[in-house]
Amino acid sequence: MQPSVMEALAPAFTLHRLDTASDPDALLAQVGGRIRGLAVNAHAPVDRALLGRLPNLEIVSSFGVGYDTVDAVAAHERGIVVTNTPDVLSDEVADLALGLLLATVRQIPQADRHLRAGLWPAGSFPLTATLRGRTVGILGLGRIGRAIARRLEGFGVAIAYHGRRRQADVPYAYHPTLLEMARAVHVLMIVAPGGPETNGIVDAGVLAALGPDGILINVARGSLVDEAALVAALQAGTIHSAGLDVFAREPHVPAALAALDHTVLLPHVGSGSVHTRAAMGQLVVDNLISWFSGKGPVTPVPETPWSPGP
Ligand code: 8YV
Repeated sequence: MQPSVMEALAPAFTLHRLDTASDPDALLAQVGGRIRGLAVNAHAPVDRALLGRLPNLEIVSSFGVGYDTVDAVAAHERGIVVTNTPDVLSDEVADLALGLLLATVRQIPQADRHLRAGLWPAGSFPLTATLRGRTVGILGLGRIGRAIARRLEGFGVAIAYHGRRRQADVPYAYHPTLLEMARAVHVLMIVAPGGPETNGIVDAGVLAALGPDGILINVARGSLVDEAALVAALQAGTIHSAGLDVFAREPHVPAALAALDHTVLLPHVGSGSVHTRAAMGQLVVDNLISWFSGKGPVTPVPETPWSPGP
């Protein structure tokens, strides 16, 4: 958890640091029964086993919009509220998504490497692919997906989306299945949540449907993509290239993926500006303070049992 969160929590609560404990098991055995709130990073698993060791837990305040590492269903069964940090990061992640898309299509990092390696005098950088004339398909038209779509409008590309349902208030083409959308678009932009429902849905079939000019961009969770199938598709030229901010087993990135020069790989930095991480941290704190002052959570996830009452 970032220092600003720790500093804001310290005056309001008695803190027990599971993240820095030399023996987390012993700490849980010692203080587990007294823990009423959890502040967690989106990457730290809050599963049934951990919840079981915290019998008096009331709230899990998770840092990040994605909370696939928190077992919200198990929490719900226990009447535990789960909160996340939506909205405050949507524009930041959307900015990064567009940057990653442009970097991948126009090979911006590769051109930078070409210049730094002193190769320019010996020859121009090879011509690249283009965004012109492409249709971008967004997998998951939620808050971040919509922020990406708004930006894409300014780039003059056609926009399509796939999600659980058609959304009446957007002008973009809806595809009821992911496979159908993959066939119809040239860029697949993944912004859907991770978790069991979306695990591995971008598989070999979807990548084949995207086609040899296809570009995959993922700013959501690595779990949505069959990473082995992606490596195979990139190696075989079944798709053109990929820009990835997230991976199946972070911080591990398959060597085969890193060996491909036409990929652009980022170390999960979508929300990673000082400004936005501070806003996310503040929301983690606000949820805990609000809950323990009896005012309810600020940003509960849909699965939580919380209802503000009449
Ligand atoms: C992480 C994220 O929170 O919000 C999310 O879902 O993936 C990120 O913003 C960030 O990497 C800190 O763990």
